[in-house]
Amino acid sequence: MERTFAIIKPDAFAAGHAGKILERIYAEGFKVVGLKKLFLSKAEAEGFYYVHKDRPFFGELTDFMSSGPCIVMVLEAENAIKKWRDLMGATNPAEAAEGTLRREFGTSIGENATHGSDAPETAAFEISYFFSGMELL
Ligand code: DAT
Ligand code: MG
Repeated sequence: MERTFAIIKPDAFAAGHAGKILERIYAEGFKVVGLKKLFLSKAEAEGFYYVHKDRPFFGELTDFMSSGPCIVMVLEAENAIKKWRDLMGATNPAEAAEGTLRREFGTSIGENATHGSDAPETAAFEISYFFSGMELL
């Protein structure tokens, strides 16, 4: 079993898609071992996306992530990291495959509905950024 870190981003939360996204998560066989609703500050969003600090879209990205409430989650499954990235689809919703969450709920490359860790090391960092061990059940 593997764990990954996921976010229902502020665009999808504000549009009322959190319930549908959670339904897909359960339907695909993930166990939700951690879940909470947060409203990130700009500084918290910058810390989370620190690896992207030199990218031209860093300001836009961290403004967006601190623009409203989101849902942060830890998902568990076999090959959870790849399984969740596959369910999300490509970063740009216009390029995401039919049936993926970003295709269905994303509106632009910046506002793309969901986040998912891309490797075991990033999953470990991202899970510990938002959750203590006691919160993972
Ligand atoms: P992913 O979220 O698929 O792992 P990433 O790690 O390359 O993609 O980028 C993190 C987020 O930054 C992404 O979900 C949306 C935003 N982003 C990426 N490329 C962008 C771009 N060219 N313009 C605006 N936002 C971008
Ligand atoms: Mg990424």
